[in-house]
Amino acid sequence: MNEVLARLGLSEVNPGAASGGWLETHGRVVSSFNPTTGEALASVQLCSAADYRTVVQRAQEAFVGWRMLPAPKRGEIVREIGVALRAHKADLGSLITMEVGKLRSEGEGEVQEAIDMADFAVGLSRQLNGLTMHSERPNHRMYEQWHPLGVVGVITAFNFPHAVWAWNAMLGLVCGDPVIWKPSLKAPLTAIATHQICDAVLARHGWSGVLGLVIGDDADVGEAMIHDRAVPLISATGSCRMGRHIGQAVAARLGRSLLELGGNNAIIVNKDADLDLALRAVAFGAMGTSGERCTTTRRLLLHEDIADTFLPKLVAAYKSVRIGDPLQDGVLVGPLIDEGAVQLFEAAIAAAKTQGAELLAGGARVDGPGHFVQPTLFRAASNLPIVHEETFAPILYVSTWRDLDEAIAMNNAVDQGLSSAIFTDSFRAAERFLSHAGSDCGIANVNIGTSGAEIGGAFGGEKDTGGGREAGSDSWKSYMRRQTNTLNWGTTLPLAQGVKFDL
Ligand code: UN1
Repeated sequence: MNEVLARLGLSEVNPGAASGGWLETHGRVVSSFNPTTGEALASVQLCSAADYRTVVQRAQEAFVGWRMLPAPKRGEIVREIGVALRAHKADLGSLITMEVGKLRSEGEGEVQEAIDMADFAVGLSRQLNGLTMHSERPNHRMYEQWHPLGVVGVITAFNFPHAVWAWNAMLGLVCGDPVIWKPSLKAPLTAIATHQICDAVLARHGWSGVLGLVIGDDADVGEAMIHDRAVPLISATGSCRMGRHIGQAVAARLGRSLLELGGNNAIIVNKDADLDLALRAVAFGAMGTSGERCTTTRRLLLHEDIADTFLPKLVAAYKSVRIGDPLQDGVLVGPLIDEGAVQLFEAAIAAAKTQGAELLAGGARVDGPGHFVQPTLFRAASNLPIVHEETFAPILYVSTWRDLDEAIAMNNAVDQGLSSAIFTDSFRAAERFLSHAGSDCGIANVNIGTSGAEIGGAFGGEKDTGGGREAGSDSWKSYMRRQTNTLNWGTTLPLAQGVKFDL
């Protein structure tokens, strides 16, 4: 057994469900593989639908007490969770790198993102504030308050196997909600280690069942969760196809869903841009994390006057970038998650060629162990069908434009609406991009790439990205229910809108 896994308390076969301690599970046994080597790291005995019901029941029981603990006291526990994550940052970061193949700095960066969320949530625990309103009636007072919502179901994808849970869990916890996590079957070990570290803090304070973990198949555990009226909010990250299914299932029971789905993010580079800055941002956005972020830059929209100077530099960067073991210093591109991802990469390359795109760099898988591909650059008309598809791989399509309105229209022409960026030194161009008639995405940046957002802002996007907002700003409101209260301290009963009902 690998020593990082051992230090994090993982065994050869781990239970796939927890709620105030590990549960005996009854599903099949699956292995988690290191995409760099193809080797199995450890296994998990999955949770069955019946095991899921045990976890949900315990979470509902925990809710009764947790919601009554004052929010700043819940924040105090979340502060300790942040401390525990700090203590395990290096090991958890390495595990993330081993399980999903992102660079070591990115694995640790994910843990940092969770720590940042904990700190943010601690502050919020004293700021779950409602508004007061002036009543139109004499001797009346109106205000709103935010109450805990109930059990929150969190479904996460393999590519951010730790941080995205933390976006939801840290907020859910301070808001007074138990949180049940259904992680990706491609990254269950990170979930087990994370759960173990965080739940130990709750246990120390005598809390059991506030955090739950259900590692199981979509067909039974996932379906049970999304249809479950005991779970008023489902927060899900994944493909647009998955989100459409979840959104419909949750809507059918009039539950709430918070969806963070696909992106097809573009960087616009204006002719007045700082091209060195733009080059670095495009390289990180498109090749970083092997193109496996929902915020990955998938389209580059270049002003036609700069294409001839910019593209050769970009091609050189694509050809020189080091592909390999993400634990090694100097490597910038690690593997894709699995063989299925490599096949989707190859299918997209074939489709791009058939549709008339011109290959400028990369285009092939890398032979040998692990699931490596070459970062790939195409010059392509912006309206090719393949350019409108999100392939979870490092493929960038470059198109050119003449007029900024045309570039903004290209940016907005895809179904997804997550992230976007413009590189320009023109104040007017930047403001046009950020205006009501500019980018239609949930994230719009100037002289910063599309990926790598901080937690302080609300994260999410429009259109097929699903409309949800997680992490910072006032995203916490999704995890609470709002109640409007009107109080009459007078001796008469005036009705609103001048209505008379005199007995
Ligand atoms: C994701 O890919 O699902 O902005 C989330 C970013 C990260 C989060 C990505 N902070 O790229």
